[in-house]
Amino acid sequence: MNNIKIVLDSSANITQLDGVDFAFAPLTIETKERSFVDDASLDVAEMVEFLYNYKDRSSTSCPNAADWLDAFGDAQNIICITITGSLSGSYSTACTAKRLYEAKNEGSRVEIIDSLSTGPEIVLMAEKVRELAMADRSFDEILDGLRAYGTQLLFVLESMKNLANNGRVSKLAAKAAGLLGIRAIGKASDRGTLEMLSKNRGSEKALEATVEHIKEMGFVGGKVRIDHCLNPDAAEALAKKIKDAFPAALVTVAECRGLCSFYAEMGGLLIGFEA
Ligand code: X90
Repeated sequence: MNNIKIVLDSSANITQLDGVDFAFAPLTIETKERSFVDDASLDVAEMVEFLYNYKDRSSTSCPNAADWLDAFGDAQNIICITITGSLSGSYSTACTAKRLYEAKNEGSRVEIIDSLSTGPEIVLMAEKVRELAMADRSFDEILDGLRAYGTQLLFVLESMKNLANNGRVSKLAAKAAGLLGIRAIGKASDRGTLEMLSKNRGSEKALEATVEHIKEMGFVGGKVRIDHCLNPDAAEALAKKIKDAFPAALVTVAECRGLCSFYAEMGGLLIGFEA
C-alpha cells in the first residue's frame, strides 16, 4: 500500500521524510516571555541560547486535536506515531483526532501508535513504515511489521533540569546530571519512561559507556540514529566509536528540533538503534 501518510509529532526531530506523504504536529515550548512553536520555521539554536540564559519557569505542551487534524490533512490511510504517552498528552490528543477524523471521513483509517519513546527511535519506526509501504504491504501488514521491529533509545545528558522541573523525572534521578562534568546515561524503559543506567565523568568516558550500553541492549550492527542538541562533535565522535565497534553499522547524525532540545538541553544526545 503506497498511499499511506506518515504523521509524527515534532519530538521526532524531523520536518520532512522523503518518498512518502508526510506531516508532523508541533509541540510548543513556553516561557512567560516567549513561546516557541516547534515547527519547521523554529530557529532551534536561538531557542536553546535563550533558554540557557532564562532563569524563570519554562514548560512544554503537546499538540491539540486540531493540530493533529491539520497534519492528517485529507489522507485516506494514516499511520501516526507519537512521543511516549507516559510523559506527554500527545498520544491522547492524537487518539481524539483519530476518532473525529474517521467519523468525518468515511472509509479512512487512522492508526495511532505510542512510540513509548521519542526522537531518533520514532524516526527509525517511521522509516520502517515507509519501507513496508514502498514494498506494497497492506495496512495490517505494515502494522505487524512495525510491531515486530525492535528498536531502543539511549540518552546522554549534561543536565536534566528541565525534565525534573516539569515532573518528567524524579529530582533524585536528575541530580546526577547536574554535577559539573557528569553525563547521565539512561534509556527509554519498556513503559515509556526514563530509566537511568550510569553516570560518567567527562565526554570521552560517557561515549565509551554509551557504546557498552548499546551492546548490552542487543545492538549487533544495523541502523543507528544520533540526534544531538548543539553538540555535533560528540555526536560524530560517538558515530565513529560505534562504526569502529560495528563496521556494518549504518549511523546517521542529525540535530534535535525544539521539543527534544528543551528536554535534552545543550550538549544532550539521543541515540535510537535497532536491537
Ligand atoms: O507533552 C509535552 O509537553 C511533552 C513532554 C515530553 C517529556 C519528555 C521528553 C523527553 C525528550 C529527553 C531524553 C529522552 C527520554 C526518553 C523517555 C522515553 C528527550
